[in-house]
Amino acid sequence: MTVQIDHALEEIRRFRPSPEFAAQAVAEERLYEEAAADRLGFWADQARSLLTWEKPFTQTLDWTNPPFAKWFADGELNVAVNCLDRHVAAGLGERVAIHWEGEPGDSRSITYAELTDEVKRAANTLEGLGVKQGDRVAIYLPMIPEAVVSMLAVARIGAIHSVVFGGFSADSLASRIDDAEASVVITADGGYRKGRVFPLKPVVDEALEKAEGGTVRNVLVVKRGENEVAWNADRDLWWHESVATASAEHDAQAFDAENPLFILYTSGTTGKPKGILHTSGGYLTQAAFTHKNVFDLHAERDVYWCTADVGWITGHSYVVYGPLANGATQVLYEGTPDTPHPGRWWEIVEKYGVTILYTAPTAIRSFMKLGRQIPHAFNLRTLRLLGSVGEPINPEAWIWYRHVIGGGSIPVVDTWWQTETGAIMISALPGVTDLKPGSAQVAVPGISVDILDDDGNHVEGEGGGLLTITEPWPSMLRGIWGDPERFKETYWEKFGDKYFAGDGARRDEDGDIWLLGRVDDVMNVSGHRLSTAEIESSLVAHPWTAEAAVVGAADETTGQAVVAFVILKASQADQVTDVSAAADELRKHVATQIGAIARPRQVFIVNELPKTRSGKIMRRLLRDLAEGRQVGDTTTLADTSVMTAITAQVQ
Ligand code: 6R9
Repeated sequence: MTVQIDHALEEIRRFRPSPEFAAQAVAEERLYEEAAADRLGFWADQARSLLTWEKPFTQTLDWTNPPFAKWFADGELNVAVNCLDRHVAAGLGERVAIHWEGEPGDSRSITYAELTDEVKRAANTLEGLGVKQGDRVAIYLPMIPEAVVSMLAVARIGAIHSVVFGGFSADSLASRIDDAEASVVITADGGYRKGRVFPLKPVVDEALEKAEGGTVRNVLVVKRGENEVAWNADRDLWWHESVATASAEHDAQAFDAENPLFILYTSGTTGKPKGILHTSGGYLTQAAFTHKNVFDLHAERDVYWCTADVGWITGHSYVVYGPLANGATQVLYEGTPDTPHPGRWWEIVEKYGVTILYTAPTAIRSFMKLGRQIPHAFNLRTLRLLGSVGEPINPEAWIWYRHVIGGGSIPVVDTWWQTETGAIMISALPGVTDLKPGSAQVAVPGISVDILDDDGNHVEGEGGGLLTITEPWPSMLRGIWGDPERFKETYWEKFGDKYFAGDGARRDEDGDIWLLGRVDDVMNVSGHRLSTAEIESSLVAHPWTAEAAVVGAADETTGQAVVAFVILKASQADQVTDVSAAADELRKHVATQIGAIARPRQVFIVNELPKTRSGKIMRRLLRDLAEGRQVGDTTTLADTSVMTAITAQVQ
């Protein structure tokens, strides 16, 4: 109930931009007017002014074959040149691109000139390994500069990267390698996390044993953790022996604007992750436009820090492509926020004089729990803009972020978008919009959204409905890798030519949008998307499990937490004498199969699951239970006594 009270109170709060901020703001009101007057002309202007085209485009959008869009299709550019070479050519070679901070405290500052050389070397190495335009390269790295270098090197030669988050298991990596038919994997021996080295190369070795496609010819390995690794001399190469010695001369070829740039896997409603496909010109245009306008980037003086891992879309668009296309100076941090001490992030803000910070509500909430004395031991006065992404930010956290981290008067922008949208879609523009805590507010210029009911009718007011995007946008996904049918079915079948986002939303009387969470079986744990179906199928793959149901239960810190209800096989039930040990074993099993982020907070061993007469599991009732509420309406259950029995077992 506190949430509703918060809403009622906070909705009245508005924060006008300060006159000083507004006077220097990058974004201007006129952007909305220009985009409203001529949406395609607006995006064409952005593409021309923010990017450098080898061959100018003449056509902005081709939407003759929806939902397959083409943006700037007859134009040609090189994405890496746009992120690197052109800045060096403009005399910015000595500007720091990346202040990298390793978890143990080692650090490196890399200029645009140095980053350009390193990317050219890596591009030469990849070409030497036979990687060509359109080939897929899997990247499984910690947050080290080589992760950025690898992505840009792949982009430079027109190949396609598939970054797999370093926390994913060998199984997850194997299925992603197979799905994309990757020919090269770039990894490290290990990386630092929570004060320890976590091995990566051994996970790749295991994944390649499990991968059925046998498509991987080479594994390129960065030395970082100094941990022991097995070596296959026919397949494996050290980065410091190959990339470091490769030539730093590399002529970049221009590719079509629609040349694929990357695949990024994300959870959907079914068990199998979807390979979301993004292409070059439109993606880079919107990433650069939003990075500049939503974060008020003054590249010549700002120090920007986005805390996301490059394994997620936020790391792609707002660590790699947006900031580098805009010539920004940024911080890249390898480790966890609390290693070796809970003030680590704030120490980094002080050390580099960070001015713009972009992070997730889950991080903000965990800092709130620790108390303001931790950030306040550091000088945070350089901060002048804060951003949030990944899940709704509750007004309380918004206010804390603004006051305790931001000193009380700087803008906080809550940015709504998805892996599929490629770049920010809904957000305030700092210096222009009056800010309203808890609401993501308005579509960015050039983006058209609507809230519809189940039948596709426009919904006004408090009741809310389904968030849709009504016009194609430059950074939209171009498909699901290898599965055009699933692409159509998932996003376009419900509303025809309008994009179905999978989020609930409502618009308040000022026209501001409030996000209400997913309407499908996708959970959001610490800003990471997880599918109930994927975790259920992992649980069922365990020899003890007969049946499993997974729900996302509200969690104070992580937003939602995974809670599983499992029925053991009768044949196994006798062997399992210790229920809590069995639950632990199943939690561990999920972490091994999918990755630690998917590890259930709780596993309840039960005898039955609540089902409708048609056999559908009623997750709503399990969620009531997991959240400690009175269990709701059970009348549609096939057997109404089931919930009483489960409740007794859980308590
Ligand atoms: C960028 C990213 C997308 C899902 C999305 C929504 C949730 C993201 C949000 C937000 C409310 C915000 N989400 N940002 N909900 N307010 N500002 O997170 O991409 O990992 O694909 O997740 O995250 O539910 O549908 P992705």
